[in-house]
Amino acid sequence: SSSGGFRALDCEAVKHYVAARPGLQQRVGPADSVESWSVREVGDGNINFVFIVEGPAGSLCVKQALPYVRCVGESWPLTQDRVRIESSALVEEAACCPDHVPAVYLYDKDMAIIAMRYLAPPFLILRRGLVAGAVYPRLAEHLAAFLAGTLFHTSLIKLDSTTFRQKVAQYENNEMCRLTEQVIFTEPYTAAKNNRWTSPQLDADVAELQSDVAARVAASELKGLFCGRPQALLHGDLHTGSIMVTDTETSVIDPEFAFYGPMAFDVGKILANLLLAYFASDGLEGAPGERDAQRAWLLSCFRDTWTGFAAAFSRLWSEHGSSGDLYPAGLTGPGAPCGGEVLAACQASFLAQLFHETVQFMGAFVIRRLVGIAHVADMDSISDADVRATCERRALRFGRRLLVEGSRGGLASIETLAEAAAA
Ligand code: ADP
Ligand code: SR1
Ligand code: MG
Ligand code: MG
Ligand code: MG
Repeated sequence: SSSGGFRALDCEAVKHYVAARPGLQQRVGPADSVESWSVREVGDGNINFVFIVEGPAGSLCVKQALPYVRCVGESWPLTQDRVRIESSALVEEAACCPDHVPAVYLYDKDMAIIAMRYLAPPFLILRRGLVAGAVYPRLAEHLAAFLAGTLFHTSLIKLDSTTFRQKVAQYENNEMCRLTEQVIFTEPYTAAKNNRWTSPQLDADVAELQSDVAARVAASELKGLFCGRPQALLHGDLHTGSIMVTDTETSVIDPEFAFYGPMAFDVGKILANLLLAYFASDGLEGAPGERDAQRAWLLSCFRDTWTGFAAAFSRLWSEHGSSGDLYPAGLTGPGAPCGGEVLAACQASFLAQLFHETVQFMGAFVIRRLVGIAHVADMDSISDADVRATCERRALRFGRRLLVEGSRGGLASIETLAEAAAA
């Protein structure tokens, strides 16, 4: 389908698209080398098409959004405005965290294309590395820096309220948010046609979830937070398939769901995906105990991501928070009466609330990947359905507990949470 100059590209057409734009062409190779370039489509996500272009001078990644959801087809139309959101968010995130975001070379509105840095091997999608059994010693430190940097610098703690409201409007991402509301906060708790699960093994578990009053109350409250609390510019889809890693580097891609929402959504999503990897690892090992070291690392990464995030966020707040309108210097600054004490109390209260919401969001993200439309390769790679169902049931029960209890009960700290996951 085509409209307003848009056309869907294939590999051959991508080559000519790049060759016709000098700023892109020069990155790949001289004009007379075009016939020797290689292009391949590597998209393994649910939504878009991704092409890698390589030539004698270098390489490029070209991402194109068709006006529908790739994994469903034309029956699920989806706005191509998501490319504007993604390119703006990549630039904004790079300003906060240049080490953890690929450089954008071009945004083409008509063609719904972003050209960006190709994260060449050894860069690998984190989820794939985890399924293969790998560990990434610096991942928690990098995730903490990305989360703290992007969430703090785009929040009202840092910004004045005029700038903040302008950004909230700039990142209005209605259709993408509505997709999230539907597939994460509604469908898993109903008899929606899109849902799937390992059946018949989990039929009773899913029936129990879908008749669970407390789960539905909590999911609805989270949807309310998602829709009603513009707190910071979120990545909006921060799972392990949106992160590329090497042993020493971490780069976050794919912020097409970016919008102003509750910080706990991003923090909870990445932590939930680390938990899913943890619960899947039992089913992915060749012999019992083979992945003990990976499981221990996944739990420490889970803990250190939260702890590192909380520390980095507080540090940024103490250093740069007085410029923002939420906790202005007159209330919390060194010159204000008891300013230091007020600042410390505000930070403690803020992080306690954020932790509670993070735990609940985490529960919803675990559940949606087991019961909803979009599953994770971590679980799907477990070929024996009985083994898979055993891992998924454990994750589902833990997810339900997180969703409903939040940081109440025995889940008051990240340490007790990690212990409860392992129990
Ligand atoms: P979707 O929005 O469909 O999920 P993604 O942006 O996640 O698309 O990209 C899909 C896949 O394409 C990724 O899993 C990754 O393998 C590859 N990819 C995307 N961007 C890059 C990049 N900049 N460098 C290398 N590979 C990339
Ligand atoms: C149709 S649901 C597809 C899912 O994939 C994306 O990456 C988001 O997580 C979305 O919910
Ligand atoms: Mg993706
Ligand atoms: Mg995407
Ligand atoms: Mg998720």
